[in-house]
Amino acid sequence: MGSIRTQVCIIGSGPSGLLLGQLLQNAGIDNIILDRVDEDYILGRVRAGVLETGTCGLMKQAGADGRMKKEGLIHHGFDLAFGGNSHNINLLKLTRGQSVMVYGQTELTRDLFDKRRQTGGQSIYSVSAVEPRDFDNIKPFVTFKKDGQNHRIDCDFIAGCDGFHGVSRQAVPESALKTYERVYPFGWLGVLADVPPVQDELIYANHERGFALCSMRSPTRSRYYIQCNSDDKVESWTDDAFWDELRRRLPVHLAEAMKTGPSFEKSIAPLRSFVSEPMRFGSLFTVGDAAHIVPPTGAKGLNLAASDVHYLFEGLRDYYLENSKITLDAYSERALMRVWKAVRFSWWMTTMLHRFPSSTGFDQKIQTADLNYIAQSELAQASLAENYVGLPY
Ligand code: RFL
Ligand code: PHB
Repeated sequence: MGSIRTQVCIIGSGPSGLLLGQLLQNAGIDNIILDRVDEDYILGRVRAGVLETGTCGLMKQAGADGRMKKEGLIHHGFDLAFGGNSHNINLLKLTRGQSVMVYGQTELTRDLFDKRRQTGGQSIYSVSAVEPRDFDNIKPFVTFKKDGQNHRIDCDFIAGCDGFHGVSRQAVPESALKTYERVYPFGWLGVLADVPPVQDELIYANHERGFALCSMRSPTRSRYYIQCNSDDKVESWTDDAFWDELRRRLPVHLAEAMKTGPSFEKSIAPLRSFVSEPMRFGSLFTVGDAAHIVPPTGAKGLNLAASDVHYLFEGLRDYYLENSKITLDAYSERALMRVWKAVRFSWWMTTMLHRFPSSTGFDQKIQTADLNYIAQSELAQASLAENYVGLPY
């Protein structure tokens, strides 16, 4: 068995593992990243598109923001569409100067891979049977298999950055965990197509046929989503059927302006809210999707992974460089306080914008009242905008 020693063993090479690894690397704290798949597989996953200022700040701190600064699209607002009209939410004005950045998770991940290579960070891909061990003890270790051989990494801490289906959370005894969950009775069907976006800003649309979202990746690449049934199959949605349905759910002027073309990616994502508490068990920390999931309606998943990384990095930095455990001991509580606010916001946006199969006449009236309130009240818009650009760390 090959045996290696590091300070922090990071399980998972998604955005949270890569970002944490780079901040540690820059601070001179030794770390190794393990992932069960390879870089190409990770880059093939099309996911988030909207970055909060705090997430952009962490990319800068990681030294990986060069391309993002050039190619990322700064968005000063977005539209809420319902009842045949669009209502602009002016983030810049409502938050006194804040905005978001539209830059795909794929690109952010690619930049972090490049940075890790340049700075000599060690990552081991295509591993199997990863197991965090003895993390209730001060001498934890991680075992895994690579090319049929067994390996072991001895470390001080394990960062579980391995997503919702990862092993880190599952390695914790059930009695030590408290979980909270809501599964929504629909999914999102998303497509990527090389057509110019229907307008410069994102559109979140509530329609009696279901929710729709117009987003983008660049001035020539659009990312569109429509609410679909939980049991829909991607194969049963042709491009034509998708475009027809999307157009039906948008105000007429936008439906008419929409450019369509062949999609080159099409996938269905289920929607759920999930939180697992606490986010620390001895020397094992859970980070990002490994600890919590939000429905994508608030654009918060990747941004929450980034704020967790911020809190954990501060804790590890103080532990190694300042000889203090205080910040690390506060990790779970600090992270969860922010997580729950984003869980609330994502749940609220999802509830306000989707059609629920069980919705009664009363529920429908409340939803419409919520939308009208936002359209008519600047104070309501300010609260929406404050949450959308991201609450402070
Ligand atoms: P990830 O990205 O899932 O990465 C986890 C990594 O761990 C590896 N792994 C393992 N490695 C070793 N051993 C094991 N046993 C392992 N099990 C898993 C996996 O291979 C993977 O590489 O988690 P991370 O890093 O916490 O990042 C979270 C984000 O990916 C996620 O929150 C966002 O994509 C959510 N999300 C959005 N977030 C936003 O902030 N803004 C958005 O606009 C946004 N839009 C979205 C989204 C997610 C979506 N989907 C598909 C769920 C839109 C969609 C459609
Ligand atoms: C995206 O561009 O993929 C995207 C944008 C906003 C969201 C969710 C996803 O709320």
